[in-house]
Amino acid sequence: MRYAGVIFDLDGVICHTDDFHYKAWKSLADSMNIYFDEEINNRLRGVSRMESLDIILERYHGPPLSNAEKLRISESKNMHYKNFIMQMDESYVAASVLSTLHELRENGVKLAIGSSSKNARLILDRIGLGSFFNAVTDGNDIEFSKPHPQVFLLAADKISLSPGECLVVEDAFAGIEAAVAGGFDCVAIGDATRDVRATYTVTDLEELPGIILRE
Ligand code: B16
Ligand code: MG
Repeated sequence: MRYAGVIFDLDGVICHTDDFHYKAWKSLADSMNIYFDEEINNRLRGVSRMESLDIILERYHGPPLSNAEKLRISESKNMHYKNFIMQMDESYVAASVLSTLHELRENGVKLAIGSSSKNARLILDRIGLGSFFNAVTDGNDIEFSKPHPQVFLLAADKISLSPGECLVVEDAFAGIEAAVAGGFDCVAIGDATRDVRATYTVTDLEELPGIILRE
């Protein structure tokens, strides 16, 4: 087996909540007369909530905002976002993702989540994977968000493996950067496939067993 463990990013890899993030940020930006589009939204992939707000506020031209106001704004966005999450169920996980996860687990590969989201556990519960993974690390467990490697290092530690024994799967440039900084090989999917730092690129998670289970 080439890798004893896999650390999956959540949003954009296991399931897709990026459109929910977009809708919630867009409605907030519109209410503050801030220009926001899908291209700016792409820059928010893998980035923490407060850092996402800072990116959106690059185009804000109103009176200065205190940290308390920024916190209130981010909490209001999160409430809107969570309303979308509450609509999620098991149908939000693609059949090929689910079969890949089971195939890896049946072959003895340890599986973890390494997400920047503070809502990761709620999302996992909604999609029926709340107790599937050997470990979950998310935005609540870390001081430094991706591109810092902390979330992946913590996940590897929780499954008692070294970075060299694990493979990270990511859809964000910030996530690929974090994996490389932590000494992990990484698989890029989606937007991140344009990142030349990725060790492998795939179009579907069902390609993972071919990478992981080979000698
Ligand atoms: P929250 P991931 C990330 O999840 C999202 O890609 C990113 O867009 C979001 O800002 C971040 O979580 C924080 O999310 O507001 O729920 O704490 O891709 O790292 O699983
Ligand atoms: Mg992601």
